[in-house]
Formats: sequence, structure tokens, C-alpha cells
Amino acid sequence: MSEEAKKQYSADSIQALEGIEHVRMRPSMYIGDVGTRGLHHLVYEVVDNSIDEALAGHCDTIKVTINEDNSITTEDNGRGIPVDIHKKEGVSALEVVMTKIGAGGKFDKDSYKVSGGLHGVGVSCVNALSSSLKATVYRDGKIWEQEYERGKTLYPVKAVGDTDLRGTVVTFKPDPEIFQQTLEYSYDTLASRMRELAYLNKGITIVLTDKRHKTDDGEFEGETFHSENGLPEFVQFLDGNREPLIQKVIAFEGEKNDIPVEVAMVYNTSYAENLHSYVNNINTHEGGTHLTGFRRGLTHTLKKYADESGMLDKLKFDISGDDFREGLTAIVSVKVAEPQFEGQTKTKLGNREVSSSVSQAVSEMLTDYLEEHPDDAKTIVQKVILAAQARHAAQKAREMVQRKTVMSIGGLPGKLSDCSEQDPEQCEVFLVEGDSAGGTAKQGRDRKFQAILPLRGKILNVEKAMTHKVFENEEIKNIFTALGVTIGTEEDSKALNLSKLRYHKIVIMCDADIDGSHIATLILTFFFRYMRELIENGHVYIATPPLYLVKKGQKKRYAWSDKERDAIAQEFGGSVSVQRYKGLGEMNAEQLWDTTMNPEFRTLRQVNIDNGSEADRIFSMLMGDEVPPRREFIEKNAVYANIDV
Ligand code: 0RA
Repeated sequence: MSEEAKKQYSADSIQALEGIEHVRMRPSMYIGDVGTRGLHHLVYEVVDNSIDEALAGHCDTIKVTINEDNSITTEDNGRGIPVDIHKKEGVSALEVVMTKIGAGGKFDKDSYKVSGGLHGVGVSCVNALSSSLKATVYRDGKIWEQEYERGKTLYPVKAVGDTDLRGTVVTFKPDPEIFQQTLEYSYDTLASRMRELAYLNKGITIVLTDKRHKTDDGEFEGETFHSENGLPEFVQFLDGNREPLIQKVIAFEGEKNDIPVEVAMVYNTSYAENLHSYVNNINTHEGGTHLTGFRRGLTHTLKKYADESGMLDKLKFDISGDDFREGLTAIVSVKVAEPQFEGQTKTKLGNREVSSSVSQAVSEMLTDYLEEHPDDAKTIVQKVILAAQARHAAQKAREMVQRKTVMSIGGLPGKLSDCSEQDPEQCEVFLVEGDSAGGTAKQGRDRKFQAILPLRGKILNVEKAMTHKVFENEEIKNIFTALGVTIGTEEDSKALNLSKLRYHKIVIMCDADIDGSHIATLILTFFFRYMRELIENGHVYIATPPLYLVKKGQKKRYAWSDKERDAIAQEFGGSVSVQRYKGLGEMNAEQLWDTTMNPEFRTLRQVNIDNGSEADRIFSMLMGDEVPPRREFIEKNAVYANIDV
């Protein structure tokens, strides 16, 4: 290296270092957070690079392995990251990709990058946030290797052997200095993202392996995800076992005004609307222009068809956009070269031009479909008319709930035992299964900040009920009034108003058995469908009452699992007495406080929605008509597993 080049090299590496230091100093700016979500985000970031390689047509298989030590290995059979000397940087291109923050995406100008994590930050960020990372490239007949610690190169890229293969292998271990909350990967979280990616990018095979667990036949736990048809298969998967209204999936795939658009939709007999949208494989939770375009295309085309069919002639009231989407499960996926993400969580597409592309695609697809399937068309329009009727009934019921909430003082439900604290941030409300457990909780609570709302037996299954029935239900009205939440404004009949929320912690407390789990799921389904923002804002929790009380003489301890019970019994030694709590009702007030309500000792599980489409499918499966899959799920996932969707 010449003196000049040496100077340049050290200047560049100082710059690279600054980039790395910045990522390590402000990791949340790059990966969102340093909790579970951020930890999993690292995997998505690396996999996205392989997906890009696949979308460019150079790779068809991606392997993701959770290793025994919770490090991750991703492997693809693409061209391999180039290893030759990068002209501008003077070091191997591999080193540039791995160490230069912001290099990843712009590195290869010719390739049309459409994938890319939520933040699209590149593998160099993963490298910066890993205590160790090893990159292996199979390319040009050789195996190349480079290792890093906390983003710093340990040695220059070197050839370590010969090969006929092509591809890139990355193994990284998230840095405990950064991820202080947890380093443990969730198989289910990774599986649902890999499944989603396989559906969104048809033809690619993604193999997920968990080396931490073996199945009964001695194999590592794992799954292979592959979809031959893509979105039409995905929409059926998401629709789960809802009862179909029409048998076929209505789908579109093509380009409109140079924007690749894919749409797939089905109608089912439920009343829920399930729209999922993606931009460059990213789930756009907050929607945006592509969803607006979808809605517009759908409403316009169906309305036109219905008008022309004469079916609306005798209708006494108007039809609104919402009516066209009852019982609709749909996915919109677009690929946008320079996406502008807006909104609170940067998951709302802003690019205006996308709207008409999607709207045109939907019009074309639906017009063809309705023409070719007149029977289905009639069925759909009839459903829309029913939805409009129900909406009018629901509006009336809603106004009644609203009026009740507005009356506020004295308007609180009689069953609510409120707390004395006024600041919602300090307040908690326990939604308790049954009046008797409610009574115990009322005695056991700290009345300063804990309120109790007992719920009678099973609450309404909102998944199967029509909207106006939901708003007429006593228990549900009580929940609305107790929480101080109202729904519906002048502009938007479904808008949620949380500004008067009376408790910032809403704790669902049910028996620790299958029935209790079912009731908890019913309540969660209600929150998910009608007050989703409460979950999204982290207000909803599940209490975890113990399963056993183990006693020996004066010594007593609670256990939350069979394993824990056995361990305590062993620790106590000799003969112990074990009491199994079949329900909250078997505990006295003091025991309930000690184990389940006292903030010092209790474990509350916060409910979160990592993957909206998966959550949606699971809720409809758990609460829908078909019993066998539900039984199997609840049994397989034990007591409260269903909340970690
Ligand atoms: C830049 C250029 C080329 C390939 C890649 C990046 C690449 C990156 C990753 C990351 C994971 N797997 C990957 N596979 C490929 C190709 C340059 C060429 O061969 O012409």
C-alpha cells in the first residue's frame, strides 16, 4: 500500500469505526429497540439480504439456524458477497459490506433492492451489535472468511479452502452488552416471519432449524417454508378455518404504472375485516397509500356492480365503504423502489403514486371476477347489504354506550370496585373471571390503585357475533364504561378514543386451567378486535396465578409449573403436602395478593402483537367455529401460550 493509500485506509477505518460506535451508542435508532423485538430484527436484517439475492434471481434456498448458544446462522446459495478489493475503499468488498454503516443497501447500484428490514440498515448494523460475527463466502472456487468482534475486523478477508459451491453464510451472536433484557430467540417469532417471507416471495425455500431442541424422533426442531403460489396461498392460510362465503381466492399479480402489485382476497361468513398490507416485504401496520388504493378500488368496483345489478334499488339507507369489507380477508403487497414510511411506527406508506396503481389493479381483478362468477357476485352483494343493515343497528347501540360513558360519574358499572387513586397512570384494573373470584380479589387488592371488575362466566365471543350484538352485551358495555373508552367519532365510526382511559394497566385474571385460558382468550379477542390500540400501546396484561402450594410444616412455597413443584418438594425433602389450585376461587385473599396481585412478587405478562397477520389467524382459529384445531392449539401451547402471538 502506498503512503497515500495507507492514509486513506486509516481515514476510512476511522469513519467506519465512528459508524459502528454510533450504532452501538444508539442501537434503537437503527433496529427499533434492544428488547426481544430488536433481537429478532437482527435475523430479519441478515435474511433480507438473502431475499434480495433471491429476488434478483440468483438464489432459491435460505437456511436459518438457531444454534445451541442462541447465536444465529443464515445461509444462502446466492452469488456470494463479492470479496475482491473495493475500488473506493481499498479493502475487500465483503469487509465494506460488513463494517461500513449504510453501505449495504447502496453497495450494488444495479440490483433493484426491494426487500430490506423495517429500518433497512444493513448487515453492518447486525455486525456492530454482535459480540462476534463470522462471514463465510463461497465464490470463485474458494471459501473466503472474515471474523469480527463488536463490528471490528479481526483479520483481513482470507481464503481458507476450495469449493464448487456459491453462497454466503453468516453466523452472529448478539452482544449481551447491548441486548440486556434477553438473548433468547423465540422459535415461534422467527417461524412466523419466515413463513410470511416464504408466502410473500413465492418459490423461495426457507429452512428454519432450532438446534436447542430435539423432537421425539431425535431430529432438531424445525420447519421448511415454501409457497408455490404466494399470496393466494397466504390469504387462505390467514383466513384459517373461517367458513368461506365464496370458494375461490380473487387475486391479481402484475405491474401497474411500473409498480409491482400483488393482491389476494377471500370473503368469509364472519363480520371481521382482515386487511394486511406489505411494502417490500415489510408489514405496514399503519397502512398507507397502497391500502387506500385497495379500499377505493374495492368499493368503487363492487358499488358499480351492485348498482348496475339493481340489487340496491329497494335499500332504504346508504352503503358505506366498511360494508364492503365485512368478512373480507385480503393482502396487498407492493414493491416500491423508494418507499417513504410515515406514521408513529414508520409503517405507513406515504408514496402517493402507489394508490392509483393498487386501485387499478383491484378494479381490473374484481371486474373480471364478478363478470366470470355471477353467483359469487350476488352472494357478495347480499352480504354487503346485510352488513349495511347491521351497521345501522350497531350505530344505534354504540350511541347508547357512548351516552352512558359520557354521563361518567355515577355512570360506572355497579360491579366495578374502583380504586381511590385518580391518576390513570398509577391505576390498574383487574378483569376477573366470575363473581366469587372477583370477591376474593376485592378483599385482597390494594384499593388505593387497584380496581376490580368481575366478569360473569364466559364473555361474548366477538369473533362470531355481529357488531350490534357486541355493543348490546352487558359485560362488554361494562368494560367500555369502566375503562372510560369510547368508540366512534363524527368522521370515523370505528375510531377509538383512549384519551379518557382510566387505567393504564388492564390485567386479565383467570383460572390457570383450560377454561380460564379460554376465557382469557375471549377477553383478548375482544380487545384485539375492538380496542387493538390498547394492546399496541402496552396496556393489556395477563396475571399468572400459581398452580400449586407446596407445604412442609411451617414452610410453604408456590409453584407455577410441575417442574417447579417437584423442585420445591425436593428442596423441602421428605413428605410434603401439595395443594393444587384448580381456580382462583380456591385461594384466599391474602394468597391471591401474595402470588398474583402484589406488584412486588407477581409476574404480569404483557400482551403484545408482533405479527398482526399471525395474531389475526390465531384469534380466528381459537374463537371460530371449528373445535378440533382450537383444542389442539390450547393443549399444545399449555395454559397461556396463546397470548404471545
Ligand atoms: C452485492 C453484490 C453481489 C451480491 C451481494 C451483494 C450479496 C449479498 C448478500 C448478503 C447475503 N447474501 C448475499 N448474497 C449476495 C453480487 C455481485 C456479483 O456477483 O455480480
